[in-house]
Amino acid sequence: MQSFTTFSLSDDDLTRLASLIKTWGRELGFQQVGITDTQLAVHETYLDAWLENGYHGDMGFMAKHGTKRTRPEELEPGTQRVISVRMDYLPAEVESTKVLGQPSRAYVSRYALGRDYHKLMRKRLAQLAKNIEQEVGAFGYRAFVDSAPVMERALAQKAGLGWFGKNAMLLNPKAGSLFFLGELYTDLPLPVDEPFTQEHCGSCSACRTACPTGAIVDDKVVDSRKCISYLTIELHGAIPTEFRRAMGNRIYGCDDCQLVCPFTRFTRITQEDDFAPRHDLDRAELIHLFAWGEDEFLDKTAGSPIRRIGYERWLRNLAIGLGNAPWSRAVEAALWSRRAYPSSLVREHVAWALAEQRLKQEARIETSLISE
Ligand code: B12
Ligand code: SF4
Ligand code: SF4
Repeated sequence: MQSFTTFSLSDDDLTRLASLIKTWGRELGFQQVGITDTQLAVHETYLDAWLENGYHGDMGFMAKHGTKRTRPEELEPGTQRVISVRMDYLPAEVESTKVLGQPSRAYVSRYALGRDYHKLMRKRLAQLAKNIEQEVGAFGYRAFVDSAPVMERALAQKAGLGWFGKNAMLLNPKAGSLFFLGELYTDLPLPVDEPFTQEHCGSCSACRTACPTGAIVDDKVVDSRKCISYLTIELHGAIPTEFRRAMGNRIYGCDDCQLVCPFTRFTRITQEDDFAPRHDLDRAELIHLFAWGEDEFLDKTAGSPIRRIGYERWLRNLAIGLGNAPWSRAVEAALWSRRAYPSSLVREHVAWALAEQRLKQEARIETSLISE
């Protein structure tokens, strides 16, 4: 961050500015805006322990930046405050639990049904910065959404946006957790908000019980190596066989630990048209998506977060979903059509899925023989 600010702002000016920032933030489509300082010492110890346990798996980027992630002023010299924002993403009329219960359909995490949120939120944060600039003149800032070494949830908790659930999500008592986070690092010495200190989980542990792969290894601690979100989005190689059945029809991300959360009933429908499902991704049949060619995949996922995983991993994930689907000739035929696919990663997952289908077919035949 290039520091420009030569402050002649009084405490009253800064208080007024903080209040304007919150108004502008809401006008720009953020549901909440809070301000905090850069002190993350306790979260540095949590992050270090998480990394030492290897819970980041192959996500080298989580370990790469040293203390820059937990010390905002090292990442962006001059940073004094962080403006933390959140944006709801659940589109209207999307059924989630029902689709999870229909094993011939694909379940795509509800945050990824429409256009990518990174660009949209960064643009809005840039506009927020422009508004501030018009008010106080040039100042130092940098906008982040998910992409940089930033402790987004910890900053949001400190800025008063919510608490860490046992599923490690940042939760708000009036809005659940189906929202994105973003930040503006700034050199403006704005007054800070009260952190969110109340924890509302109480004796509930529904998320831990519901996690299909046991990835929530302790309260507020997720072992990514077991998390379906990591396995389907971040992991480049083969998905360990021990998790494949548990993945069910989840082909991109996972929402289970949020869907079971009692606070999810307070979710507010997004105001952003960009997050509306495209190509029926909220309910598509696995077979239909598996039939997409590479060009079709690239075309249909343009501007979507799904594109990031590329076509090979898309087929890998879908193959697992098809392996977990009830036996049918159509599923077998779909898998069969990809059994000689050039990528060995895809071939291996297809072979696994065909073997799963065969087991189910045999079980079916046995049952029908017994009942005859
Ligand atoms: C790496 C990452 C992942 C990894 C690892 C997840 C994880 N829990 O860390 C994987 C790929 C698995 C993942 C999955 C998902 N992610 Co993600 N992810 C991130 C990323 C890039 C970094 C998170 C991080 O710092 N992890 C390190 C660990 C140590 O931090 P943590 O899990 O948040 O744990 C904190 C708590 O444990 C807390 N804590 C508080 N009190 C206490 C007390 C004790 C005793 C302990 C031990 C800890 C503790 O301290 C830790 C550090 O602050 C952030 C974006 C960002 N730059 O921050 C998005 C982010 C966290 N992800 C997000 C989302 C939406 C998801 C998914 C829901 C996507 C999906 N549907 O598939 C899942 C949810 C999985 C889950 N239950 O956490 C959102 C979360 C929004 C929210 N409301 O919380 C973020 C903020 C992105 C964004 N900009 O919106 N993600
Ligand atoms: S996202 Fe899914 S796999 Fe990951 S912790 Fe939550 S429920 Fe478990
Ligand atoms: S499911 Fe229960 S324990 Fe988990 S985050 Fe929600 S309230 Fe907390």
